[in-house]
Amino acid sequence: MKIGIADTTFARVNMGRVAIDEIRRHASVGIERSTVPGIKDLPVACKKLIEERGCDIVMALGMPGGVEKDRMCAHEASQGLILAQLMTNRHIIEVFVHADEAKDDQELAWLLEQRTREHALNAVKLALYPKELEKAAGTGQRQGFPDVGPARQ
Ligand code: RDL
Ligand code: RDL
Ligand code: RDL
Repeated sequence: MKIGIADTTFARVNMGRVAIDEIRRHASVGIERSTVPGIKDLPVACKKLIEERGCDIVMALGMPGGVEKDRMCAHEASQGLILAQLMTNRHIIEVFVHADEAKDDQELAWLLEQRTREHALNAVKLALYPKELEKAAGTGQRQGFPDVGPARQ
């Protein structure tokens, strides 16, 4: 089992390093990493991690900035990541933290790290323990900010 990590220099936290640290806490797997300038470069980086470097699942880590142009860019990157998943029949866990989700730099840094860690665990579960995700079905999970929980108690 090999997990791929694609991240960007645009992000304001070293998301790739955080993801690798978290994966290592939960699983003994091979890890391949590719760092690119920004989120629009992630789809092909992920596809190459799958097709050329043998990854079974990949995490795409990025930080869309806070202005309208960046939201557009994130949407485009997201479309590319979905296309890459359909082309390769492999999951690419998209970990995006929009810069304007956080109220200040301190919260942004926390959110970038926390969402990355929680999705790293999701990636490990998808790859190795899919029944664990089934147990959490319908429980209102979120990554970073608190879970919202099920609608019916
Ligand atoms: O291929 C080079 C760049 O076009 C690519 O790296 C882009 O993803 C860079 N980029 C933008 O051009 C932009 O307008 C990024 C953002 N916004 C952004 O919000 N987050 C990024 N990249 O990671
Ligand atoms: O690949 C991991 C996640 O990016 C992916 O599971 C997304 O679908 C998660 N997600 C969002 O990132 C988001 O901004 C979801 C929503 N909104 C949403 O409204 N409902 C979801 N997922 O089920
Ligand atoms: O309900 C508050 C948030 O969940 C909502 O604003 C989400 O859209 C925030 N969000 C993203 O914008 C995103 O790109 C989330 C994710 N990705 C994600 O992967 N997991 C989340 N929220 O819980």
